[in-house]
Amino acid sequence: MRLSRYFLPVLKETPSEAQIVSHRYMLRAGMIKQSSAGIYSWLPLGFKVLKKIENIVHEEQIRAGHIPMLMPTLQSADLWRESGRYDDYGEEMLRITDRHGRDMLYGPTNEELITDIFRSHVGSYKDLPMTLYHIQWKFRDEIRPRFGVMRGREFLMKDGYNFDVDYESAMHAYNRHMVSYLRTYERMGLKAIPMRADSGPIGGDDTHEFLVLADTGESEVFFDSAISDMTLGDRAVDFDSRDDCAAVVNEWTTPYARTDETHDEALYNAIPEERRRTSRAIEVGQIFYFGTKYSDAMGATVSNNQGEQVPVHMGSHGIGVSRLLGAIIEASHDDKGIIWPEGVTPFHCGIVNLRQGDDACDGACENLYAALTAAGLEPLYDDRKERAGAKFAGMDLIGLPWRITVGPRGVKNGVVELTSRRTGESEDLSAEAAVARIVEIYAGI
Ligand code: 5CA
Repeated sequence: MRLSRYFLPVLKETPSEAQIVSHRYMLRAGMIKQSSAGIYSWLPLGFKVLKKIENIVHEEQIRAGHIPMLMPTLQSADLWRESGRYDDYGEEMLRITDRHGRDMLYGPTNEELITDIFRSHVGSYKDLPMTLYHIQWKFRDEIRPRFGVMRGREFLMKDGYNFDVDYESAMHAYNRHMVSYLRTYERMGLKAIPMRADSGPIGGDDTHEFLVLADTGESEVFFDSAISDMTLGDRAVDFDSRDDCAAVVNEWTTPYARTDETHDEALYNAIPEERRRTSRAIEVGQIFYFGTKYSDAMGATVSNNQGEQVPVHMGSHGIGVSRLLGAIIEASHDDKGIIWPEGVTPFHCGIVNLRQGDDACDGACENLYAALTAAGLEPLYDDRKERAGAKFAGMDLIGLPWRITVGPRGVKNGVVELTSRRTGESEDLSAEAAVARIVEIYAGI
């Protein structure tokens, strides 16, 4: 993409309404624009990152054997009356009446709708296990929407629902989700720690939240520092194997890690003192096992291998897709702007032309642009007639992890400058070597 032809409405001033760094940078970098409280338009740069995050979520869900689909945003109130949640959900639910006087709502979550789909089409244990998921906009009329996309009213969520014939199979689904989520967040360059939590209006006994440590987070957490050093990496996990998944879950749930809702002072004090940690944190996902809560209420049964009708065991599993942009920025920025992890960066690298209009510089930039594009990468070429300082500040703000700078002196010597946004380190090398380096960096991502 050439910056002269892109729509990147960067703000010079720091918007006064933004209280936390991710919100400030998302506004300043022209990623989002508030449309009304807690509701945002996703401008091209923000939309690009949102899609990258969505894509990682899809890939990891499919790797775990889960099936993508799409349910509507507007739902009939009747299903929610069946489960009993229409009255229970309270003021967070946006209720709408259509022209025929029918009660509708903008879905805050989808347990009822998916249970209805399931009971209409599935009747036998032979069709199980099954996990269906979608990535769809949700609406929760939060009393205090704040911090930009972090606590929105309209937000994008991945929500998945498992259907299993008994408790043991459902716990395998729970474990499979935990492993798959660990991998999902790691691919985004995030450390998200699973912590025992409270189930709130979704219900159920077993639930873990995934938390990214950040001073600006809304949750208070207590944990053993041993867990913050753990990584899943690229170890092979067989998602169909109960033992494989259970082993990973066991590893991650052994060190103490809880949110304030389930915090147990005695257990916490049993951790060696030097490993006790408390922090603020951002909740980027949550998994639930709630058994037959919805299947009992809505009559979702399957025949088991003895021919008896049994209510199906369920769980639901959510990832805050739009919130993740804020969480990633909170975890990865400096005083100049965002620092995108390679896995989610909107463009793979920036090209800065220090003397736009100079034939040699323009030619070198065009060649770089063509070579990177031919390698399947997306560069953002700042081809505007701007001062070098303004171009650098813009690139630093939008946070592309790599920048190639082309100037008249370098071109004369046959070199360009490759700079890492994270470390600030620069290196002079030939244009071919710079392209090869960028290609290599992204090869495994
Ligand atoms: N049905 C379950 C799982 S599918 C569910 O709704 N879970 S949830 O309430 O925990 O939401 C899932 C994730 O959505 C949360 O972990 C959080 O990351 C994100 N989320 C929840 N509320 C908001 C909000 N107001 N703004 C942005 N993200 C949100």
